[in-house]
Amino acid sequence: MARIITAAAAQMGPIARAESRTSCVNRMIEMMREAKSRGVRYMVFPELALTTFFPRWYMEDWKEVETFFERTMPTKETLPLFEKAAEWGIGFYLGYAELTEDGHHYNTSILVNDKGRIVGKYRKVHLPGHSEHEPHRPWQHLEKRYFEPGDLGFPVWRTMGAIHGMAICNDRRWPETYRSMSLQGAEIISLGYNTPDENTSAFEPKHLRNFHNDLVVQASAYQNSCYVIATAKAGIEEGVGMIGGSLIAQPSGEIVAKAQTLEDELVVADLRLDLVQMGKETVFNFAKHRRIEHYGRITSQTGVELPPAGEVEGEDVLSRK
Ligand code: CDT
Repeated sequence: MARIITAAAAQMGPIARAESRTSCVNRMIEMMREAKSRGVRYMVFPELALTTFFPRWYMEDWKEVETFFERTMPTKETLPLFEKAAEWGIGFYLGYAELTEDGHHYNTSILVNDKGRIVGKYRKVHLPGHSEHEPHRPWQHLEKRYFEPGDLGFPVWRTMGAIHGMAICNDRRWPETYRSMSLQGAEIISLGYNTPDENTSAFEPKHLRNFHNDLVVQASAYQNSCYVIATAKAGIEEGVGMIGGSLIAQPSGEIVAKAQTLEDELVVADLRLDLVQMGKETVFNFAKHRRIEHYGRITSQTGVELPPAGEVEGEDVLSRK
């Protein structure tokens, strides 16, 4: 029998600095209510979905920074979301800033099943941006200041009728993210993101922000034969444009559902897990086609190591011209 899961990206419009957790959770519950009426069984909220995207500000006082973090989950304010999930039988992905009991700070997501129970946790591995104040920028991207790189790797979970994996925002640009999970059979990879509509570290035409978002999500769905549900924070948040463009890509690499607004919006698709299996058994049958004896560099080397000068193929020919 075909396995079909109706799922949704639950895009959120801007969250103001002054907006409370309770208000954010109420917005999420409204989307969950719509999800229920549309037969959705699993939905994905954005990265840092309980607050504004605070790494845009330089803060020296860690007491202030920690007002954006959660010390436990569910919290008093988020509990109603877990209760509705259980009542309506809808699982979800939620991104938030996590402060552990022993004082570590992570950019985290959790996977909550359709009974309202946390079944998985992921901590963002690829932290973008910088760690020191860079006053020449119109806004900051201080994830490397406020978070430590995740320490949980890229696990997957068998739950709600599928094998699920999670990633967070910048992780989606790195092929290693998806491959680590597809090597464990991931069928649905969920990710939330907060992407400003401008690159403040170098000149980049604005249209590339959405183009690269679609590009990496679609290519990764195809190359790993899985569904990718990518959910944005969208619109003008505290003066900064966030790209939105939430999408669901299927194993062919095609987009099957896409946000039309820069507001709270539910983007729904039927995930056909038979398509996942088809790719995993043919073109992307890893056991049959991968050649790991040639991939050692991927885990033994971080940055680029150039070949010795003068040995680049074609260099002699070019320099003689
Ligand atoms: N939140 C997050 O990871 N945002 C990054 C912005 C990159 S520009 C510093 C992203 O990959 O979209």
